[in-house]
Amino acid sequence: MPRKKWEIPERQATDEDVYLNRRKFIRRAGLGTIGLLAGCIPEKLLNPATLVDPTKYLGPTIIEPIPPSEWYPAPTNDEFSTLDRPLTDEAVAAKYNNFYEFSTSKDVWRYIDNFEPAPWTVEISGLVPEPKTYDIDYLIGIMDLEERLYRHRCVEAWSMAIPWTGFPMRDLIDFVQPLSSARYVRMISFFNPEVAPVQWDRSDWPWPYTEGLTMAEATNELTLLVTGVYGHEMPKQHGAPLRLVTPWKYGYKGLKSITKIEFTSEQPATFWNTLAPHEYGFISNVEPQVPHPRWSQARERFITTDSNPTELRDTLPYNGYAEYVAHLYE
Ligand SMILES: Nc1nc2c(c(=O)[nH]1)N[C@H]1C(S)=C(S)[C@@H](COP(=O)(O)O)O[C@H]1N2
Ligand SMILES: [Mo]
Repeated sequence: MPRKKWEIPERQATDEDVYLNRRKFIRRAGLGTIGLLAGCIPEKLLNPATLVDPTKYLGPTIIEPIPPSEWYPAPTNDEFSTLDRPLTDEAVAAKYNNFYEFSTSKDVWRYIDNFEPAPWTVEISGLVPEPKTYDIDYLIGIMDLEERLYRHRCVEAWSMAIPWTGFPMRDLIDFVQPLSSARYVRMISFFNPEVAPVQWDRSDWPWPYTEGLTMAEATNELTLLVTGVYGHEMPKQHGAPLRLVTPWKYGYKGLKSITKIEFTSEQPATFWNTLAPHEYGFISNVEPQVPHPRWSQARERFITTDSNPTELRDTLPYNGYAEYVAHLYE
């Protein structure tokens, strides 16, 4: 059977792309002038295995991270600086969340005091040349942060518009250089029933919360690993210290508080698909014409402010992002 387009591992970055990305990382290492100052560069940085061939794996050890105090506000990406709707009020977005580890209703903020998103590590494993656990401040600090205004659509048929700060997942993928056998990315949230009451109460649910993307989805321009909202560090209820945002998919794909990123050859199981397979699939794109088994997806309740909580809008195919992603599914 021929492979679907979105199952083909996306290793089609040109040498030019790889070179530009390497320049970004090299700039971070303070090596932008390497050609001119070769005499002053420490020997290990001139190792041909890491620097001469721009298409080769860079290796993480020579990069100097930017400290958290300099992360916000990040520059806005021009391509995602406006939307067809107003932004949701920050205070409203912070008190209407889905984060089932803490609450099965929207009042997550009431139950999240004991959750500590720092210190935090992210393990990057599976089909990569160098599986490794990274300190979150290092991982974020070596990436170029940017702000993007995105539409945000929950499968429950409510929606918001949120200014996220983060970095494209494909920058991380360029950095860790997964093997060509990698076809999927599996992402895993935390497991700590002592601070997350629902992990204790509903111990039969498939914790930790897990999600996955194909490599083509993970390297799509839209796919963002998010660290902040509204121009500052993200409050815990949005998924600190690192969460995924895939704006053309239902919100449940965007798992919060990531602890592991694993590159796999097989499609990973996901939390919602395991819990309710006939209600939640793996791809989970926003498709207005495909009803949820229990409700229509044709319209959505757009949440801007508390005083205007029920503006009804037509749901857009791919949540308005068809030009970026429709080709993946043709
Ligand atoms: N770990 C984890 N991630 C999660 C969830 C969750 O329950 N646990 N809920 C998802 C759902 S259903 C949605 S709609 C979004 C909500 O993100 P927000 O609260 O920042 O708007 O987070 C997603 N990520
Ligand atoms: Mo959701």
